[in-house]
Amino acid sequence: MATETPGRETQETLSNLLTETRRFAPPAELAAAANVTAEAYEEAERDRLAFWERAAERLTWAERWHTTLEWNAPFAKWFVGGKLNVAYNCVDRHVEAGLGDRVAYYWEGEPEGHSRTITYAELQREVAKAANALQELGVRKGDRVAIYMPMIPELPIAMLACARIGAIHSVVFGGFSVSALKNRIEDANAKLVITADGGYRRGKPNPLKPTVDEAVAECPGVERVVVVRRTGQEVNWTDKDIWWHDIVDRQPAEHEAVPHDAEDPLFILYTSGTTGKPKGILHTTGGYLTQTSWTHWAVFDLKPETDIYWCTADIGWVTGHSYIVYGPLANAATSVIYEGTPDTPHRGRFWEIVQKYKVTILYTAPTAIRTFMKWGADIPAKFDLSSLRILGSVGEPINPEAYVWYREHIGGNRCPVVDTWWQTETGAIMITPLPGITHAKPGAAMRALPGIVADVVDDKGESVPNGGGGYLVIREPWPSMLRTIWGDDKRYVDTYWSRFEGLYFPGDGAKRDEDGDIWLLGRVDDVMLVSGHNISTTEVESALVSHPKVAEAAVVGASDPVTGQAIVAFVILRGEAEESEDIAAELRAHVASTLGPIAKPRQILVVPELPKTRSGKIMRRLLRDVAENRELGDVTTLTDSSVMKLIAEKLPAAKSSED
Ligand code: 6R9
Repeated sequence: MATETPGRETQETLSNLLTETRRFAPPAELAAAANVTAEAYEEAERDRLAFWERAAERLTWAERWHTTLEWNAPFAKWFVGGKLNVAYNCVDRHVEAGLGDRVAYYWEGEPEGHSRTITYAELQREVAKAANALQELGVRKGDRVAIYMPMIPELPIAMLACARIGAIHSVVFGGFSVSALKNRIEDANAKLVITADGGYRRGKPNPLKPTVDEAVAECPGVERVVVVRRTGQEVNWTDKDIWWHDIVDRQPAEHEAVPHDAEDPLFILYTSGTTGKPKGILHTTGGYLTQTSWTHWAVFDLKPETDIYWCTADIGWVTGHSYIVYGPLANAATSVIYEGTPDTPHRGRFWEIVQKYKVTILYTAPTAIRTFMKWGADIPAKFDLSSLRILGSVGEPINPEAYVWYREHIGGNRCPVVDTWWQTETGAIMITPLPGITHAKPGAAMRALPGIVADVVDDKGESVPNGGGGYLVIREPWPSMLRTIWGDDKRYVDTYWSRFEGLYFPGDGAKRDEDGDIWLLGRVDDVMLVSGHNISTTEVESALVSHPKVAEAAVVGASDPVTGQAIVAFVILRGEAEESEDIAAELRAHVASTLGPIAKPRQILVVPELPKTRSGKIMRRLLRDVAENRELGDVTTLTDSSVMKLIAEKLPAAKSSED
């Protein structure tokens, strides 16, 4: 029953409804040997720039910078005057330090028996050959190279080869369409494309070359297309095409890595944004590598001699750039790369990989964790996961219940979970627990890293007190921040620096709890306005997921004559739960008792799937269309467009009882 009148004025910017009392202290042994101690926060507070200078000193510079930060707001330059080579830092220096035989990547293809082990010495030779090949093909410093590849070793090799010669890579996720690829090639004016015949996904070869053929046919600026043979499937051949093995294999295995300026561009990565043209997020060299490598070492407490690290993201997303390629390699880590999907050939595939390689650090996304919850805990229970010592989460707010499930069924209640908040734009992790320090709360990103100044503010840009909700902002520049949007400084300023004067606005809602710890509450575009209260999608979703029958939930605000907007929830049940007659009433009551009556959904629909972007984030916009009986908006970034049909079919059966 609605207790408030619509449009009621409230003081709060965003409601804070959820209380969580569970705490997990760091394991004593881990804390005692942790790479980072609580002093790091104090050090950085005393002198933020000196803190980042020390982080930069973990890299090898050909020339030291003269100015740590030049801040011409909102345009930053870090480590000005410094020179370094990213590929040298990620590969060669480790070989020179005697680590040539250390494994850089254990690569696991999707089909049975497709695996490869690549040491740092091998990686050095492969990157050198690829860099020589790019130069033979006429690629020069500053040129843009589009990369459209499956998750195979040639992908990081191609990225590192670009970085080595100072070419700017633009990796386009290998599931994107012809038009997405074409727009990205055109926007960056790429002269070379690197691709493969295909990759393996869901048990079969998935072609990539035909997409490139169509896109390149409309991009006259592309001079050559280099094609890796992965699946052996048939491909059309044009006179721009050249096989990777034909051009790369015959190159010398040495290549001189010339130093580049700290502010030379390293890569462009497109992020879709809510409307219109994708934004080409530009990252540069010195600051990006400083923060990705420091955070990878600190947040995962990396012990490169003994850890086996696995980040399950696709390299086509920023998580893959920063935490499969640049961060781990700069730290001389040993990583796993997996080509395929978690359910091929069976739903235990991830756990089989953890067992096979004795993975110690696992970094994955809430969407995957909730899928594993849905499949049931008996699946991971069949594998030996005792090698794991740290678990990470990224991409969306992790619901407390998913966090606790992850901790228990994957981490055996022994591994700290780090919930890492960051974005394509931030380049590296910004807000997160540290595994040897933080007494973590399930669902909270907790605290800005040392050297990062984050805040939660109200509509006017003023800090909210503890217990308050509002907008997440970053107050000071950080080394791995985006430098601009490729070719569009104005859009950079408008998008990120105009909402609050002098503050970076990432577009996320957040709250600060009674202890001052930060919780992310979802994108502000998704916030629901119910009877004058701004209610976060995350809190209602987390309340639903805390019910033992629910694996996953998405909520949206649909227009309502009484309350302005009303909450409509879409839920996926856990593997063992049966859909019963009164499940909707049961879940509505559960939300009301967890968060209060204001957050009680008007309607609950049990659905088999939720619409997700290709990086696994829930697309609430489409659910809003369904909930308001509108024609569906743009579905082109959806992983599986049949999902919306399944959901729409459920709609007439929906109960909207008012109890
Ligand atoms: C790394 C990545 C960025 C957006 C971000 C936020 C959401 C990411 C999160 C999280 C809550 C976390 N997000 N990590 N929300 N808690 N730990 O995902 O980059 O693809 O650019 O997305 O993802 O909404 O603004 P990107």
